[in-house]
Amino acid sequence: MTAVSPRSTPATDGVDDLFWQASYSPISESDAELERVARSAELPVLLVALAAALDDPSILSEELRPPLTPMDTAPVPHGGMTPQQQERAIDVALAGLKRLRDEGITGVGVLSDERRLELLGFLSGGRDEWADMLSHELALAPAHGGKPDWRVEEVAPDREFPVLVVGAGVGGVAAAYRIAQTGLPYVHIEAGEDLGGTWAKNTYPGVRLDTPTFGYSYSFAQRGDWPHQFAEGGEIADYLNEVVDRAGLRDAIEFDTRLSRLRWDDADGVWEATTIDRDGVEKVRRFAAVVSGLGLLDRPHIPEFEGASRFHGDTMHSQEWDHGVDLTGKNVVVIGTGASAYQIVPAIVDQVGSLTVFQRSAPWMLPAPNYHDEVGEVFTWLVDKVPHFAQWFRLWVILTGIEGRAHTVTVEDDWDGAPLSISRKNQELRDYLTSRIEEQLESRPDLLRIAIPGYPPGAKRMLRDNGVWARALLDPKTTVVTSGIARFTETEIIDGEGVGHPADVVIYATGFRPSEFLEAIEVTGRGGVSLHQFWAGNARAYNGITVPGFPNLFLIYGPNVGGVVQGSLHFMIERAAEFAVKSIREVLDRGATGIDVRPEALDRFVDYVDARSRRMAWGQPYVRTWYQNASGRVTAIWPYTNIEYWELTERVDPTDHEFLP
Ligand code: N01
Repeated sequence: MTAVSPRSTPATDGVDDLFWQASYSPISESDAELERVARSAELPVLLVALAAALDDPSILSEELRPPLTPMDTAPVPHGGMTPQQQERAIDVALAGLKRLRDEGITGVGVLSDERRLELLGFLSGGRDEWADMLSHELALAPAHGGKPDWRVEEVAPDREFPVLVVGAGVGGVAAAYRIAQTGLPYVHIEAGEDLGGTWAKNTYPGVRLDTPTFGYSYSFAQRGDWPHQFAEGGEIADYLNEVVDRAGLRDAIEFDTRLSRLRWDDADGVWEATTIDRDGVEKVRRFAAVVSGLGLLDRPHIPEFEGASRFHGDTMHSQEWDHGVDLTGKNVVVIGTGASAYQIVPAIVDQVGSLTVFQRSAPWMLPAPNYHDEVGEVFTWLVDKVPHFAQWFRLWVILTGIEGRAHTVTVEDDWDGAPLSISRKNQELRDYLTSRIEEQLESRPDLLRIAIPGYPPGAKRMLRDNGVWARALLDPKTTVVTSGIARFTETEIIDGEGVGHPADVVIYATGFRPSEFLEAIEVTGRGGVSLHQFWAGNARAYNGITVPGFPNLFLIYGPNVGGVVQGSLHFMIERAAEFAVKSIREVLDRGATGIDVRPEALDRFVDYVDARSRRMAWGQPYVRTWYQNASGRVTAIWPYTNIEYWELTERVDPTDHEFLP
């Protein structure tokens, strides 16, 4: 191997990525070691990373394009490349790795527009209509992401336009980041004492992501060295803290400050916001705009059970875990079998004396043998040595998630398998997942009888299965009860058949109240109209962001933006923040006080999302899920792909809005 001098530093002007890495470790491995790397890597990602680093698109020949085989349960390796394609791709990747080593390339710059399109065209199997949305996520794209192309001192130097950002979770941090980039003055409040939202609050044993880590980060903060394939809760909280520190956003956050009231002042065209600090002191401040980063899943739902107040033991909701309660040897009752219980139960089963799980409906589980795994040794090597490999991998996760698993949960007309399935594909999935449950629980017919859900896969959130749930249920200490809860006594939970279950600790893993958006806040808009009266229990917002009659109020994680079988939530959240910033720009450009969406535009949006949800498993009339509000309308879910949301939020359509003088 000949020593060579590194190339000159690549151009990185305009990069908007807090985790941008200019230089990577040089490669010194032998050809044989590099071949081992090429044989273990996700090939489309490696090929495209090499093409970018070597500035050589000839690597990406037409014959190697991944077909993007749809995923039924988990991503199809190499995007479904045939074995022949894979062998050829390994040869090409190996040659590329050797060149990277031999030419001493340790960095990569922003791509030209032409190169961007070539590379994205390869990864997306020629779906050129995805290119703009994907460029938003590609740190190497010129003008990637949603960085505003304006600063307030340029567009409205004489205008006072203070903004309130509410909440410092995933949504609020995204909003603060974008607002800060405009130079607009803003106040950022957070009700808790820590930032991180859900990831600060949920500290229960076993808490971690149940979606792949690499799809769960901001386009403007593309961390590469994630330790786990499905990050632990604390790792995400640390990431959010690091984002805030790297972006210099921390000093602007007022912790322990809760928003209680918002009132639009028609005369002055401003929001009057009442906040309460940790000492209960109220403060009233006026803002030109308010951006809410309040979460969907942060208002605990604790059902009322007869006798619960008489119970002598400890109780806690999954989100309000009391780490002072020692579960060792205790009789522990877990109510619920949703995503939270699913992580808690396996994490505590070894510690407790007995475990009683109250199950109302069984969960569907997707196979994920790597659910608790660290990222592999080859992956770590690639992240360390191939410039921007991690960022290309992140893009790949988002790209393959665009269509995701939607085809497995979409209704087929005239299908007669309801209420157990909604299409042939859905029935196939049901059969497959059922056979896995049967394998895991075959030794316990009593458990098997209650473990197969009576609703179609996808109607509720599907969980990740690496066997630990079944093992916990099979543990001799565990009893699963399906007859419901009749009442609590001082020391027991009496089930629906009158059987008492000893309880020292009761854990409510009973979920949240996700359809009660902005619940604890009194909001009055134009003409004194109450937001909660306007919604009347049926939260609706245009693009999930704005509500007619409530000018300059932007919801970052509003109704109908959550994804479950497809898409990146961070993408949705960032786009909402960007839409807020674009709307503010329109207001400033027009010298207006406010932007107010027209009611007919909201109605059109609601019809659009409702029509699609009716075609999905979760929208069926016989299904009950937290995706729906009390009347059964789906308010939590975005039922289309990220591409449609990209298009809807690309510009602020003046015909959909009224501008207030
Ligand atoms: O809440 P849930 P969760 N009597 O509403 C049961 C996210 N999350 O906290 O299914 C008896 O899903 C209820 O029964 P049923 C994720 O988006 C993410 O578990 O309605 N049982 C259900 O079993 C997730 O979807 C991660 O029949 C009652 C359970 O309680 C969302 O948060 C981890 C009952 C509630 O399940 C919510 O998950 C955890 C009653 N009266 C959570 N009321 C990640 O890994 C309710 N139940 C990212």
